[in-house]
Amino acid sequence: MIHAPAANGGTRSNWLKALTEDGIARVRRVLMPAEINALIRALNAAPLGDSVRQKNGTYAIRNLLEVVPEIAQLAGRPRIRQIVEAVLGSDAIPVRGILFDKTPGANWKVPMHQDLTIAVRERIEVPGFGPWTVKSGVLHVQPPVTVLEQMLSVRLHLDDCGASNGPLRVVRGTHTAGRLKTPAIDSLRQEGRITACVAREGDALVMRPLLLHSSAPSRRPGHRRVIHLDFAARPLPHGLAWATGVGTGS
Ligand SMILES: O=C(O)CCC(=O)C(=O)O
Repeated sequence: MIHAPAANGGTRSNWLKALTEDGIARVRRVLMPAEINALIRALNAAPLGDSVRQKNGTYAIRNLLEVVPEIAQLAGRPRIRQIVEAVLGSDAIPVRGILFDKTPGANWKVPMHQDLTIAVRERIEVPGFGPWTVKSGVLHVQPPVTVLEQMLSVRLHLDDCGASNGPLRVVRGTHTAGRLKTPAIDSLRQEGRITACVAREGDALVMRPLLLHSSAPSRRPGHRRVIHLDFAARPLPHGLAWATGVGTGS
């Protein structure tokens, strides 16, 4: 069942409160129309390669911080830093970027899940880290929950995303439940607590990676472009490094 949009908007204390309680909050008008147009131009000019997924047009770009320089700059803009630092502190670093689009040619869906993997620079065996995978040529690993709890995803909407545009659907409050096993996910999904997180173009949804989320196909033709940026509060431990190469731990 779909409830009203996730909490949001307004003042800093409002969205911070919603983020703490629900694991997701909407911050209005983070990007202005001119910025959105410039970002769309930069995304359209991304060089084709392993990171760009296409099916009658581009529907996803992985490694966005590396592939599109304007996105790395975006992650450092004051408006984004204000949001990120309010949650993670001033040492926060951008660690991954992905473009998600839904188009008539690639109208995808994803089942209810938590974001459990991080992109890292090289494989170093450290207790608590694993299993390892490679996505679009970049090494990924599941870190301990304590690492994921110190992360924030900022999802910047480049198009209006209403209930029929395949919005993110979340089970509010699940970000504090640690890593959930399949039976727990199934039962939470059936409890009817699902919220569709609608947004206007330029809005940001800020979200904790451990929040249970899914997404259905769009029921309208057109774009549903979201720049998904992950930030971490600190470097990784024991010589591991984020794929963006920012900071190595002790
Ligand atoms: O953008 C979406 O609708 C879903 C993306 C997703 O599943 C994710 O960020 O893990």
